[in-house]
Amino acid sequence: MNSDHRVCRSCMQPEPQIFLDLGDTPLADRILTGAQLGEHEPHFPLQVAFCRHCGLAQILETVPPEVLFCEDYPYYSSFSPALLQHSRENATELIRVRNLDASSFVVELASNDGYLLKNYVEQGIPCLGIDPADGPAKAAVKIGVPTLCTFFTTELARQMAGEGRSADVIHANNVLAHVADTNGFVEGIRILLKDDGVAVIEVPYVRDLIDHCEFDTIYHEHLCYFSVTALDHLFRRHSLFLNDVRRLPIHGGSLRLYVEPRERVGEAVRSLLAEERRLHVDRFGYYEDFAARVKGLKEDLASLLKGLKAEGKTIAAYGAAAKGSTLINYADVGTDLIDYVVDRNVHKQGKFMPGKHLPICEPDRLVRDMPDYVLMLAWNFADEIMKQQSEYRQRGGKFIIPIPTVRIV
Ligand code: JHZ
Repeated sequence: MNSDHRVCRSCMQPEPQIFLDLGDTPLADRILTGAQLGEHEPHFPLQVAFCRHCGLAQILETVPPEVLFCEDYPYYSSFSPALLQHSRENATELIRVRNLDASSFVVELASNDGYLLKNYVEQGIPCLGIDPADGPAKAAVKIGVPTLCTFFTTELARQMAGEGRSADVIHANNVLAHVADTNGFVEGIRILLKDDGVAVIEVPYVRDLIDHCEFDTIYHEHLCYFSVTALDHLFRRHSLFLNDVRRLPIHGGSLRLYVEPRERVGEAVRSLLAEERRLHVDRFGYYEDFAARVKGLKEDLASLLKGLKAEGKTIAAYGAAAKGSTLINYADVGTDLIDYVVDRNVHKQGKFMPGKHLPICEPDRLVRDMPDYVLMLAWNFADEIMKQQSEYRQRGGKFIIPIPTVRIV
């Protein structure tokens, strides 16, 4: 069912060194129906390790992708307005800067429900989404985004290139860290990309993860936690060059990478590489105290929640996010502390969080029930969510933000 990685996922050198062990955890996006509550729920080890050779942080366990991404995959990008805005700006800028028109071809790998490509469709620019998750792929087709419901592989890239369907732009947002065949995926991008094309790739940045204690973004879907150093090695191995990079606030801190077959490395890449060397992001020491900080945060959260409960306070949570699953399972936050989780995603409502089985309800519930506190599991969208919940706050409701340090607002 699963396999251990004793060699690095990227450079294939032995033996990545473990720096964090989150124990056996359930799959973070395996939201359960009522009927599934009585069934056996698979748990898998969740250990994070660092490769001294190429600098890549990674988990050791590989859960088969068809278990993680196909049936009933509940994540639909379009439920997050800030993400939609972020994606629209990205597409609009690329259309302008690269003069994309009806003769261009844009491909998105892991296109989900068409949240990004719909911007190209609106402008009459031919595009294709590729995504193995059946529900989101169907939702994309429904809004007019051509979508192939399958995994992206080198074979598919070869087939498309052979049919004359090479890409001017390849988008790959929050997917590079998710693929088990890291090198095959990057090789596929090289094969599919025109010689003057660009791959625009977004990944969470490992520095934000470590510096802001975002340990809950670690789960089995996320196999790799990238630094610019590790990415530069990875792309070069496939005759691709990381020429430009931007740091973005999305998802707790991400990198947007501009990768091309032609080498013309810009100042932004050179300076981030230098910064990572200076901060020793490319050495084990940078990761060494992370486990102790994560443990401290867990203890702070558990003692706050238990203390509030002891005072007779009621507590709910916001966001049935995958990261929320890591947080509640690792910090042992169950139905004894939290009554329910609310989430706008209708595909999650009426179901239950992995492991701890907190019920998932619609967000209106907060104003109706007025729990004293709401634990913000989707802390990456905290500003947006708190604005939406202004009535709950005006009436005295309080949010607990767990990351980077536990605080009440
Ligand atoms: P969200 C996702 O992880 C999916 P998750 C995936 N694992 C990935 O790689 C990362 O992103 C990067 C809800 N919500 O997006 C929607 C509201 O209810 O932070 C989501 O269920 N109201 C592929 O799942 C959840 O919160 C709102 O107003 O950890 C947020 O989940 C908003 C903004 C969101 O990521």
